[in-house]
Amino acid sequence: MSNMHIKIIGCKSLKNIPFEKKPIGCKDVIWRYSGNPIIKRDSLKCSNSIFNSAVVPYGDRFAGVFRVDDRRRNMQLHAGFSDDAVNWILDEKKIEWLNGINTVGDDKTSEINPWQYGYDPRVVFIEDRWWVTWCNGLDWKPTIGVGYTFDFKKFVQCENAFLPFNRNGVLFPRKIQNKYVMLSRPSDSGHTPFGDIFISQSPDMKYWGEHRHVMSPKHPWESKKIGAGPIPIETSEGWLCIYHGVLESCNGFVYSFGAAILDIDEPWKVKYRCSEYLLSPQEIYECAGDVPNVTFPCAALCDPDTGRLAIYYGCADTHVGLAFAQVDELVEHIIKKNF
Ligand code: BMA
Repeated sequence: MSNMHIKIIGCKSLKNIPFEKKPIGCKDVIWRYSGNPIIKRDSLKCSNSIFNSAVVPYGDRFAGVFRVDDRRRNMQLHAGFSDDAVNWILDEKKIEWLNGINTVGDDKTSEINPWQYGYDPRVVFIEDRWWVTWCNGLDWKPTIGVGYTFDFKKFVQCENAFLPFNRNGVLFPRKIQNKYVMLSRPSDSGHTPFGDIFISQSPDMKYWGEHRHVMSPKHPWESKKIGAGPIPIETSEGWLCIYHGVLESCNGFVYSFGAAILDIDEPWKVKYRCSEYLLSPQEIYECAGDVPNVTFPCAALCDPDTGRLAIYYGCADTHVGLAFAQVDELVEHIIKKNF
């Protein structure tokens, strides 16, 4: 157990966060839910697979945006609700985005590229609404789509944040120095054999600039590429960022989780970064599926009172898994293993 006193800032109490104690004898700082995977590939009539997905607290319940690849293998986003954040009811129908209301405080409509595909969503509450970012097809090339919802029923799409090619757009949960801030990972048209995390800033969620480099691959487990994962969590030590890192083996890519702590006011500055992976594909549902050896975190729930963390991750591009950690233990571990 941890000796550090890490304060979690800006998260509301979440008494009903799903959680299991660390199994006796477990040496890891992140451990899996015993009932994994929580969402199976065929949970919907239309689904080939349901994986890299985002969940948030919503009133007394939970809501989310889920990556559903359908049986034509179109990549779609579906909304869903849950009472306990473990058992989910997903909408059979994909999200139909209302196109064209632009941005915060600006209700003018504009033409946005018609919907082509969407995948790997992230969701965060900022100020008055739930913002959704995802990997969005622009002329069939991936970039970062941006939209919002107030109720997870009606969704409005805004302008794309960037030009292709880009993936893993992850917003911070509040403005920093009066700007919205987003992490992203410039990429290519295919299965990108490189990738660094960058940060961009915006006064209005529409125009993005003041780009800064955050971090590049460093250690063997992440040597091919890295990309931001869940929404960063504000702590007294800095922004806790869980990310994915990819190793290229003789049998293809291996996706693991890592974590870093970024400076609160200048989050392009890395304070600490864990040299070891925190969870890597080892269970059968992570090693076997449409894309073997993938653990891909996209969301985390956090209870500031207990420091409990519930991390949602895609398993082998097939199912959704759940894993747990204690924020103080995780932060302490990142600091200890920093180099
Ligand atoms: C990445 C994205 C993810 C996927 C991963 C492994 O490039 O497409 O959606 O989980 O590859 O296939």
